[in-house]
Amino acid sequence: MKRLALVRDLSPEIARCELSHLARAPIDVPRAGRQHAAYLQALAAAGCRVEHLAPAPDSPDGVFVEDTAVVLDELAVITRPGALSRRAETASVAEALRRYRPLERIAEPATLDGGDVLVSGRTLFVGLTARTSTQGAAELARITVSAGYTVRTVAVTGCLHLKSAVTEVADRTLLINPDWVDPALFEDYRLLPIDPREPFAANALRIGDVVIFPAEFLRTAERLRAEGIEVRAVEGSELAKAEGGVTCCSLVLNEVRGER
Ligand code: CIR
Repeated sequence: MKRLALVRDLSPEIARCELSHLARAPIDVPRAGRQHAAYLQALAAAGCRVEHLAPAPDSPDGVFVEDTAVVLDELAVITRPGALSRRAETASVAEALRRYRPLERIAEPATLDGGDVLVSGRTLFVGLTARTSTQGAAELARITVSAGYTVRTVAVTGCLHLKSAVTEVADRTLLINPDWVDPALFEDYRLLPIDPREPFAANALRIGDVVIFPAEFLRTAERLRAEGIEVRAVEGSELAKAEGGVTCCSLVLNEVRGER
């Protein structure tokens, strides 16, 4: 299947990023840029056509494009990010996505970050967090119900987004940190717990049969490989200081409709 990955280059202002659960640590911006470039190569190697969004140098967190939209095969939902500093990021994403999908929008006053939405078939798990409100989940349900989707809200504690705590790594298989989200909510799935010494390891980016995964989490990577999952390691230490992981830096969509 052909896939498109929308990405955005790093802002030189990344040091002013939003932080919720980590203390501010100096980010080596050139190194972050090299790691980001290697991530883009991993996306291409996994079969994605990589398209760059308009640069947003004044948006410190603009590289984390995942939060600005939820892209389904039938439509794309432009979010209303929970952090005020991030709201300006959505305009350029909408501009790019309108060529590929009909657009809908999360309406004020609801908030929703794409990092809180785990798409699994026709189920949209939505994390309720400081960024995503119950109204945001209700908005997403309203917008997607006619396309056949069901929203299930999930309580999240101790981390930024739902997908910091749980991501899909194979069909009906979730990588999960059970300290941050209740495994009982995913009773229909095969659950692979992260290694408890690697709490940030639940954020993995599945592209078809390949999982792009942070190089530092060796133990959890071993667990994935033991399950027969193909892991492609990428260095993400610098953007991790900005609370960004591998899902955050792209919006991956199936090329189902062609150019509009
Ligand atoms: C933020 O706090 O919004 C950024 N510093 C990190 C966003 C990471 N995005 C994601 O997990 N989807």
